[in-house]
Amino acid sequence: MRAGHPASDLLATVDEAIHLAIEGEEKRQLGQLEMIASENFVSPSVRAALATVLTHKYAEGVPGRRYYGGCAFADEIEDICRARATRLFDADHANVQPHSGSQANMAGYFAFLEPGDRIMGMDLSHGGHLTHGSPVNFSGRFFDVASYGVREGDGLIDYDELRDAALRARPKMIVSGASAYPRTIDFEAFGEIAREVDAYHMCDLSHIAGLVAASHHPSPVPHADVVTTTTHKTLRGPRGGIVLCQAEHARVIDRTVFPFTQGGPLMHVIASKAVALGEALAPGFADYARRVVENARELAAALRERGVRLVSGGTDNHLLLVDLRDRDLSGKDAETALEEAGITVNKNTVPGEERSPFVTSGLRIGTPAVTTRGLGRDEMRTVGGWIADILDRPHDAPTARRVRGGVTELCARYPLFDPGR
Ligand code: DSN
Repeated sequence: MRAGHPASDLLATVDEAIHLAIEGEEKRQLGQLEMIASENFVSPSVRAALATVLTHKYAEGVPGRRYYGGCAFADEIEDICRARATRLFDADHANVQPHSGSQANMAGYFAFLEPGDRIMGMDLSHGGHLTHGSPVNFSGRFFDVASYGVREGDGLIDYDELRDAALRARPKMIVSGASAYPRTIDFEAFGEIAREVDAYHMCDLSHIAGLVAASHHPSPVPHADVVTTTTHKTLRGPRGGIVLCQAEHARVIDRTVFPFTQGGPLMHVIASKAVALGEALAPGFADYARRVVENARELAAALRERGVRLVSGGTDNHLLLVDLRDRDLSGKDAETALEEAGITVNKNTVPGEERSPFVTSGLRIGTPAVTTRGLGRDEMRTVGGWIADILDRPHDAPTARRVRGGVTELCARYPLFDPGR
């Protein structure tokens, strides 16, 4: 089935250059296996909401308290979106306006902190995110950063070490959540440590939001002052962010999103978020999230059997982190070799990384998008074998051609987007 949209067909007649580039991207998505852990495919309904008249509307403020007239329908949409977000995550309050995960995190920080305050987030090379205190990001520029990492031996967060580090550093906020951590996160432990050192606890749930929504990972909501998330990863919505918080913080969060960090909300994106949240509340979503995790486990088993080293030895969630340090192969070269064979992943730093973030010694591989496409455990076995073949012979053209052929055949069997899956 073609993933096209009437809007892109219209572009064919008025803007050929952009139309052709979109069509190229569409073909790329259809013909390869999308295994970047932070990407996913949205439903036709979620996409439909994006290409609507809502993009015309300014609606600064929040429902019922706007700075512009004509906001009755904007209010209706944003109220529905907020109600679905709070119901899905069992939170008191949701702000659904952040344009991205980074802006959701910025709002989370500045609701509680002043520039110069100390934050404690996971180090980028250990699996954290840029916005968790990296020196090249606003979080590392505005705040004093004391990072934590994972244990060298097994790649897991050591909660005793985390507690000791927090007692030493006395941060004003501890950030839980990660971009490349394949194991269950003990949000309750984070909450207890934060309370003990009198710090706020902000959880960045972005990667695993869909798993938490479907109860396939424990929720941080009872243990955090503020929970931020993107909407486009395992949650399978449009690109964007959400902030969830307890009732007592609702006003400060809303004020920090607007007017502090953002101007007008993107109402078409908020409508699309509402549709995606509605889908996540529907019964089929729990099954999707279960299959994401099941597929990741199967893929991990297939890779392990072929001698591929995984940080922490496996996965509890939607992603695996391949450690290539036992091979004469960088993450960058492995990413390129896999892309040539039709499998898209991203190079990733591994704990104890010695190469630059542009080269790296690891690969991050995720199952959210291929699971949306309908691939299951049997296909994960096959794909795991192909990935191992490429990692064993990254510069062998016949191997790349054989895998490319298999990928093309598999993609034809699982077209995008079949809403029945
Ligand atoms: N860039 C995202 C990821 O790939 O994890 C996080 O923002």
